Amino acid sequence: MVLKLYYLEDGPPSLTCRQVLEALQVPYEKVDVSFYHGEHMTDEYAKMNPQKEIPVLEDDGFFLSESVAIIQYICDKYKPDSPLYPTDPKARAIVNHRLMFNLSSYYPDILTYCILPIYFNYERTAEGLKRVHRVLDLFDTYLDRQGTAYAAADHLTIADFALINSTMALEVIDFDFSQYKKVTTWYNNFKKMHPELWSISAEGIRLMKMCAANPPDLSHLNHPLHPARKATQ
Ligand SMILES: N[C@@H](CCC(=O)N[C@@H](CS)C(=O)NCC(=O)O)C(=O)O
Repeated sequence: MVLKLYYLEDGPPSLTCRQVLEALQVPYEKVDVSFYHGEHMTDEYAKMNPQKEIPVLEDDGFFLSESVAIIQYICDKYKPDSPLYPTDPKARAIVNHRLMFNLSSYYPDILTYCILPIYFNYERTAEGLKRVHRVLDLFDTYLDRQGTAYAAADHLTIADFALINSTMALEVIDFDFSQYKKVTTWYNNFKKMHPELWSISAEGIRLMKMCAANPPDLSHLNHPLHPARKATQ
């Protein structure tokens, strides 16, 4: 049975999973989950993922959520020798570190400042801005110390995808991060060197920019966590 990826068309964790599947040329079927229609909030969806989050991978009756677990599983099971997820313990540890850094700090701080206020009733605050600068500075430091063109090695790894799809959220709101020279060079290098893979993120940017220009009214979702903002038009 072919792998199935339940994905959100402009969700950074979903874009990361798609890029890994494409980069490894692992065949899969895409199942579009509509956030707008709350398709991920149903009891049926919760059977696949009790966290009610997108993405979810289905592999012949095995369901896995959390994008980091998904991309690690895809590499381990389908392309265990791929340099995208090195097997040497130190090389792998650096990839894992960057993935964890993204999951615990970089993505949440960028998400809170850039993306959530597009969809829900949140303000962009000075404290949120401080946090974004902090994680950008940290990522810049890691790139500087690593001294490589990619986030965790001198070649592409799965960590790049996760970090690219966080960084692209800055582009959605035209956030100028050019002062972070290493991050800027790394980001532009990814676009230049991997245009096919980048096009997956670029489509996510396009969709999010459309929402930013015309913020959606998601009050019908009665979201358990996020306060809804009524559309202004
Ligand atoms: N840590 C999870 C995060 C997944 C996540 O939060 N996805 C968002 C869409 S980008 C979602 O499904 N949110 C559900 C909601 O806010 O209702 C991962 O990396 O897969």
